[in-house]
Amino acid sequence: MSQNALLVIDLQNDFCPGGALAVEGGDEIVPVVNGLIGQYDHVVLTQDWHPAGHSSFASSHPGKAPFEDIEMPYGPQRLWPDHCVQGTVGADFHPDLDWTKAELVIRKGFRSAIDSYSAFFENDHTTPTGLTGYLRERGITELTLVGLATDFCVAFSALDAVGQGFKAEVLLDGCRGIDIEGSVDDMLGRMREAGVALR
Ligand code: VGL
Ligand code: ZN
Repeated sequence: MSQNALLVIDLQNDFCPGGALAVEGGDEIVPVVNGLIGQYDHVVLTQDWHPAGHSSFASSHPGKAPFEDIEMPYGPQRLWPDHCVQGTVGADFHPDLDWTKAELVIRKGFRSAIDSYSAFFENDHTTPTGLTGYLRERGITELTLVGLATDFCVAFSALDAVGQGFKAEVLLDGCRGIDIEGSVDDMLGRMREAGVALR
């Protein structure tokens, strides 16, 4: 029997208003996500989880500012303000997120030298997080994605989900984007093209 899972991406304080990398309206999705949690067989959360001094932080690159791009051994990397540092309040889930039903928390971005947007692979697109194996072993084939941010961690997770052979849909009511230079529209287009259902 096919099983479905709700995949809640990075619904953490630093991505909500007042946080270090706040996404406009990020907190507005909390009630939406809470309402969805009860409707799925399984719930999996991701948690952006960086060590201090992470290579995706502009502060780790003298002369660089947040939102600039640099070249990393694995390709281009956008630089961010320091965010979701392991063990800080900013890295905690939003306090109103009803996460008790979650069976798994996938932490990502914990290797200093590499960033990780996707719940499935780090930004080299080859280092796995283990999520594919977990879902396959559990017989989970259909994924619904919500969370932050639409144009980064949600989008790359959804693209990898279909790439890994899962059926994937993104519920846009349950997402908010960072939107740098049209990045939300770009990533919506890429997801649609890849076979992600956008609802
Ligand atoms: C994210 C930028 C940096 C995200 C995480 O959750 O979309 N974006 N780290
Ligand atoms: Zn991050």
